[in-house]
Parts: sequence; structure tokens; C-alpha cells
Amino acid sequence: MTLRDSLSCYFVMGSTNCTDDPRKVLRDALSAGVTMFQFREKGESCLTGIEAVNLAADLHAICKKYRVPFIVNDNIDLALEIEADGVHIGQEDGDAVEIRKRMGSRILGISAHSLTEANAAIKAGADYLGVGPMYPTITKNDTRPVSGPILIEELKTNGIHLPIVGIGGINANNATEVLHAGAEGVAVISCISSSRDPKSSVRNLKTVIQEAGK
Ligand code: TZP
Ligand code: IFP
Ligand code: MG
Repeated sequence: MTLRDSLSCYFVMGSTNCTDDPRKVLRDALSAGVTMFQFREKGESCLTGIEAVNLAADLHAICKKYRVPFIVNDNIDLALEIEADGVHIGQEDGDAVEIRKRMGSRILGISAHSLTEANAAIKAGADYLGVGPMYPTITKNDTRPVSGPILIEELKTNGIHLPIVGIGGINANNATEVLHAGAEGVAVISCISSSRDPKSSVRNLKTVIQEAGK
């Protein structure tokens, strides 16, 4: 699997995003076909310290069984400590060039909200871009304004060839627009983590992704 393939169905989650045990939610999601996972432990009452490390290590072990890349959000120290496959950073998460150096050949994803940010991320050595929010989301309260899939189309027509994943409010009913705009894949949190039936949510998403040829 190339990185492009892995990005097609990208699940992002931390303990605050689900009511069930996150290990169970992740196992269900992987068994239904999720192709990449990001551990994003954020928000009020999120785990910290050794508890966060232990959960991250458990989720990493589950991903390994499915040979699915395990990415850590923001926390470079944690990613290196548990030998994650990569990190995802935002625009406020430190010097991307420095982080690229620390990560070596591991995967580096960077959030971008404009052509300028996309070009800077590429220059710093990003492997893929996270672009959003595509649609309104209740999962993250400090997002940029909704850009819509049009932003992905604009990045593509302006020479951005690095793989892009759309994020923010995506589900099986709107993922097609994101993929048709040129995204390599979709990144979702609540669509899977807050679902009463995570497996069927993944299956529905996968059907749409396959129909879009990704
Ligand atoms: N970055 C931009 S939107 C978002 C993040 C982390 C939250 C996505 O969550 P959901 O539940 O898929 O809308
Ligand atoms: N994009 C992504 C993803 N993850 C994030 N945590 C984010 C933006 C803020 F698309 F998954 F890479
Ligand atoms: Mg961040």
C-alpha cells in the first residue's frame, strides 16, 4: 500500500470522541476497512501522562495487526516514544522543518487552509496535507471557517500535487464531493466514533470511496 492508498479512509479518534472503549471502536473500524488511523487525544477530560501513553500504545498495537499506519496528532515526543508511523501537525504546532528533522522518514501530515500554507507545508517536507473543515463540525470548536471542497479543487489547480485528505463534518452522504474535488481520501472522527454502529458507518463510507475510484 502506498501512502495515497492508505489515506483513502482515514479515521481520527481520541478517548473523548467515543462512549465505548476506544480499543473496541478502533478494532471495529479496522475490521470494516479503515486504512489509516490518527490518535488525537484532545479536549476537556482527555487522558494525559502515562494514561495517554498507554492508550496510544494499545491503539498502535491494534493498528499493527491490521498493517494500518498509526499517526499521532501534535505530540512528537509521544510519536517517537511509541515508534508511531508518523505525526499530524497543525499550523500552531511548532516549526514544521524542525519536526520533519525529528521525524526522519516517518510520515508527516500538515493541516493547510490556503495555497500559501500548502506550499509552506510542502517546502517543510510534508508527506500529505489535511484540508478543512470541509463542512460544519461539532467535534472541534476552534476550527477555521468552513472552506468546502472548493478549496481542494483550488489547491489542485494551483499545482499542489501532494496527497490531500479532506476533514470536517464528512460522512457517507457528502464524501463524494470531497473526493471529486481531488482529495485522495477523507478523514473522519464523529462519523465513525459517535456512530451507534461504527462498522456499518465504515462500510457505507468505503462504498462511496470505492465508487469515487479511490
Ligand atoms: N480538524 C478540522 S475539522 C476537525 C479537525 C480535527 C474535526 C473533524 O471531526 P468530524 O467529527 O469528522 O467533523
Ligand atoms: N487534518 C487531519 C487529517 N487531521 C487533523 N488532526 C487536522 C486536519 C486538524 F486530515 F486527518 F490529516
Ligand atoms: Mg494540532
